[in-house]
Amino acid sequence: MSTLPRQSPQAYPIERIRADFPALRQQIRGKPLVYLDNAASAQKPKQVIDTLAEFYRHDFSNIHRSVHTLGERATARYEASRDTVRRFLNAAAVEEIVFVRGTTEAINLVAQSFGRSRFREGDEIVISAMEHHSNIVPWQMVCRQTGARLKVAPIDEDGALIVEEYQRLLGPRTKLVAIAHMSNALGTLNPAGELIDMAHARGIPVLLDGAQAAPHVKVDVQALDCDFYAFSGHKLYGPTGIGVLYGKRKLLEAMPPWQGGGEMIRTVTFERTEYNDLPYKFEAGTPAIAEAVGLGAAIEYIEGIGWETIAAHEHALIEYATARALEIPGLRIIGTAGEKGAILSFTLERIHPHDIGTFLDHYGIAVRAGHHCAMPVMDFFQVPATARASFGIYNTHEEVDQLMDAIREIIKVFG
Ligand code: C6P
Repeated sequence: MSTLPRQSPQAYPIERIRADFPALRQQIRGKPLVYLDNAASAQKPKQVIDTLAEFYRHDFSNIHRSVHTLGERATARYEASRDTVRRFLNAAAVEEIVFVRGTTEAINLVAQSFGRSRFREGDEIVISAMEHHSNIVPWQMVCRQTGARLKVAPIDEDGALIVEEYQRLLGPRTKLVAIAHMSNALGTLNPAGELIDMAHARGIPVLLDGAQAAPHVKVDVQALDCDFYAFSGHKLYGPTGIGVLYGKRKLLEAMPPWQGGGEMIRTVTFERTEYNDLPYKFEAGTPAIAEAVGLGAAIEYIEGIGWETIAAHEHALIEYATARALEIPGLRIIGTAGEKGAILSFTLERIHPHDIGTFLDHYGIAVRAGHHCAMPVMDFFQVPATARASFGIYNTHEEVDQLMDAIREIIKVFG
């Protein structure tokens, strides 16, 4: 049994936090739910659920279109949420915050607007070997459209980026770096500031895929000096269908719109269209209004707990989970980088990860099993899939114990 403390290091308000999440108060197959699939999507606190319900009950209308009271109220709340996101990322201006459907759409926006208009035959885009498909496929698509090429910075056996190799890939033809702030399949936290400095030294802009990092680390886009930052609301305890692309104003201003329609225009005739100002130029059509408001509530909720408090809690959980996992014979952890977020990806000898996932569900434990939309990572580690326990603000050391006990049971039955 591990000698690590079975508690978070400070007076973490775990009971209060858990009480805020109604979905946690249920039994699955007769067992209390242990939700460890936060990297796929997090559960929602009542503060977010209530904000959505209350918004639809009182303030809902389309936005930026109507002079009536509800139109103005809904617009004010949507724009207030944009300012909450600006503060959350410490962006310089609200014009730099574009609401999108999620990380996937944010990256596609940059690929099709920034990339398609600028990349030429022989240009290069540098990504890494640990990317999620959302940070691979949009670049492959724009490569096909423009003749640009994808360069992949390798990772080592721990799942850490080989920084020297990354640096070696940066050259006169590199037009963009697009890299995960935190890997979803491995948990690796990349040294984002260092990678950005290296790229900037050669005048190369950098996009950070923040889908996994944003719920776990304090993101400061000005301190990082990243050029683009993408994240999804649903992993951040907020609604689905809403996410954010942060872009430096100068870059966004120079980029063409990627979708045409209502709201992104100033004037339209059949001969020509004048586009709207930032950020509306990139928000064609009726956006996810209530979801944007809900995202604001989610951010306020997390900020109410505090980043340092969350980081200490999640760090304690992953340290404890890792130590306990290492005690289990036949368990292989995939992703052992020195800097890691609260993700434990693992395999068991002779037992397929899908069977692990199904078996754990019988214990009320929700994990993800599969390739995690990061097939190249699976290829690198020569596994078809992994089981992945991913932790969030409401998880406990007792839940880690339950996971480990269930894994031992699986081994007893199938191993
Ligand atoms: N990863 C997971 O279980 P969307 O689907 O657009 O909200 O996020 C896409 C995405 C992009 N980058 C990274 C690093 C991600 O982890 C994800 C989503 C989920 O790991 C669902 S595949």
